[in-house]
Amino acid sequence: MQKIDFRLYLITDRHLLPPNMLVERVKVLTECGVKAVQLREKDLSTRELLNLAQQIKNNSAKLFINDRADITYVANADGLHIPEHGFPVDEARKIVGDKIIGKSAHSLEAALRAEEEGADYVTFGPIYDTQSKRKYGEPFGLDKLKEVTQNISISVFAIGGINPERAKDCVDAGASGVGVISDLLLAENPEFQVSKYLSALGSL
Ligand code: 3NM
Repeated sequence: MQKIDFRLYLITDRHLLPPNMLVERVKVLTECGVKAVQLREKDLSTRELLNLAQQIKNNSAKLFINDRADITYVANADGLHIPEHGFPVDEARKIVGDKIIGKSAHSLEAALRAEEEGADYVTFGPIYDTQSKRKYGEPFGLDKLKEVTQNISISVFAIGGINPERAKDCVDAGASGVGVISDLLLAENPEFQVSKYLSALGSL
């Protein structure tokens, strides 16, 4: 079991930014104090994704790769993040060994299954309304988050529509931290925004 030593988890979506800005944006955010980054660029070719992973790996933050155990291994990233219906964790370990493995969960049952399979953390959401997940219906809200955090012992990252005030509410509901895309990638003042998160989330 790997120790999760971060509370603020940046997840990427390069389409939110002007072309070719992702590497620079992630660099700035890690310099401002983001300690974990998930490269989630589902539409890139293997070669392009590997190239991006290698560029982002030079930052001080831990690097996770979404859904690609092979890239996690080849780029020697710190961990793999598996979608809910991706590899079972124990199968992914055949490729990534004892690197950190996280899994997305969209129900208590899925979170329990991920824990049972040996995941080191889960993301659970969407907690709040977020454009990218509207097609999946109503967001879960804090009560459902609390139900998950009370029933599993691995770290839970709340995701979906997160901002610094909401991050505090998620931690109060038992989350270890939050997964954030737009509120960090699009922040006008990254330093100020990261600092708001870090003080809302508290130390580990
Ligand atoms: N996964 P933002 S919600 C990638 O519920 C992702 O599993 C979610 O983006 C889940 O911080 C989400 O901009 C999008 O709301 C999060």
